Amino acid sequence: MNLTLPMLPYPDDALEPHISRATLKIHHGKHHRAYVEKAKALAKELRLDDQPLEWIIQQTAKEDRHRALFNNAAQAWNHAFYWRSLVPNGGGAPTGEIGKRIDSDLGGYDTFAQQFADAAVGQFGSGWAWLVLDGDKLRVTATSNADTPLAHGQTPLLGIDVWEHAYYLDYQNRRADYAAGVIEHLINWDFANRNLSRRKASASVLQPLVEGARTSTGL
Ligand code: MN3
Repeated sequence: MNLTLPMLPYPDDALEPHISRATLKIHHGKHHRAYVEKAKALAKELRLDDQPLEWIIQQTAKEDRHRALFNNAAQAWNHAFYWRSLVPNGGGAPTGEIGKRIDSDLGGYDTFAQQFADAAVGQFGSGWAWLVLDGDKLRVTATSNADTPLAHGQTPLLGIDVWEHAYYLDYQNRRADYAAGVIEHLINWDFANRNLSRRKASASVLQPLVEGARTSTGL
């Protein structure tokens, strides 16, 4: 059972000035919390609340009658993943295996950074920009609303929330400035590397993520 709100993996002012304390408090404490609570209530009605969140998402992804559960469960998962995709003093050129894969699969860091920014800015309306492993290749993608790479057989490596609630207090309508701030200063390359190596071991991306979040006491 992992339908609980994970703690932020850093203090709520740690991402300033790129994401303010006010945004992080509302985004995590109100928006993310609401998704978790709604997902939990809906899963309970179906007696699925002891199932792993990842399993619930995959089971409900193509079922219109469980659309509300899918939306809230996927948003609960996407947000837990988003907090881990960010880190204070992150961003810039990648290190480790992910750096090599970005060179070989995406044509280098500059091309990746442009693609990631374009995916974030080009997603019409609410959604997410992702770096995923699709088959054995890295890809930059975007999803709409609650949709998640987990529902498409892809392994998420990094995710950026581009719903207005993620940036409106800090940037108003300037989504491009928010995306640039995240990409240049906050990307957690260690997290991307961990997701890549977990994938190689065929282990769940989610389980270590949630355990890590539960035991985290800050930085
Ligand atoms: Mn959000």
